Amino acid sequence: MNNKEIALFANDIRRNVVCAIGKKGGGHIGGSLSICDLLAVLYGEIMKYDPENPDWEERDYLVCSKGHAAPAIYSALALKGFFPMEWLEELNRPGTRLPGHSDRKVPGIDATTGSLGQGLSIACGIAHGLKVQGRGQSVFCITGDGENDEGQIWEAAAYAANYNLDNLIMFLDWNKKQIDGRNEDVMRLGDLAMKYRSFGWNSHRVNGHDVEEIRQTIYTAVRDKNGKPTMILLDTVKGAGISCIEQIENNHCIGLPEKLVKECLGELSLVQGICLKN
Ligand SMILES: Cc1ncc(C[n+]2csc(CCOP(=O)(O)OP(=O)(O)O)c2C)c(N)n1
Repeated sequence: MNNKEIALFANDIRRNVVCAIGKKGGGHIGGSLSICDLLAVLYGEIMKYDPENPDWEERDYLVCSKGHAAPAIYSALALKGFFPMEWLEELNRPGTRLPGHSDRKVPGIDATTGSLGQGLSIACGIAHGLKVQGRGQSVFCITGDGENDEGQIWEAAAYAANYNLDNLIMFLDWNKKQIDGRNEDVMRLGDLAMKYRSFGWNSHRVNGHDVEEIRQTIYTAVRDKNGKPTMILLDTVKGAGISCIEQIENNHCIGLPEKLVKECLGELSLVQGICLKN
């Protein structure tokens, strides 16, 4: 995909996030929207996968450690044909095929997450296993900035460096907010790129909404392996891509009444694409 196609794909992911969360009446929209550009690059350009065979042995793996951003992952997977788009209408309902947090029973989801801090450890285990087997594919993991408050994250960070997991690329969605406020007010983590470097990782900082910057940084990390895991800090905005959501100060998990859904879709419709019928 070229950059324009990736940007359109990101827009389609956002539209489906809005439609799916809107059908449910509310949900984790802020942290879903902040990773849509990353997901468009990963699923549009970088990752090897087969929607017909989600467990394909040669695939790249993706663990969304901030499991509450599942609406964005599911939207990307539906658009890529892992399951019918209509499944998005049953997001987070009793008996659903799409639970509110990333769930391994969903085609294309590699790990069940939601209890923050655990996904990076799971990604380390997958990456280590692949190395032992001499396999060459990559393991991608998405963590949240609030999630980096968790102690288990730092255990996993030490493990990944110790075992030279250079097939592991972790994204840190630095959207500056967590569940109940700004990082600066809840837990100041300082210079995270420097912290990961001090743990023995490569680290990069990019504009998390610039698809070309994201794409080039991932390509470099995949190509220039040096025995270290890589962390890519994505400078993002919580609610990115839809100004009326960005402007809500606490947009972590909000009600999404029909009026707001229409406003969001109105903004997104300025860009052409395909969407779950609303
Ligand atoms: C172990 C654990 N503690 C608390 C929660 C509740 N929780 C859900 S989302 C969240 C905030 C996460 O913030 P961040 O990682 O920055 O996510 P984002 O802002 O990107 O959505 C919290 C505390 C949880 N899911 N797991």
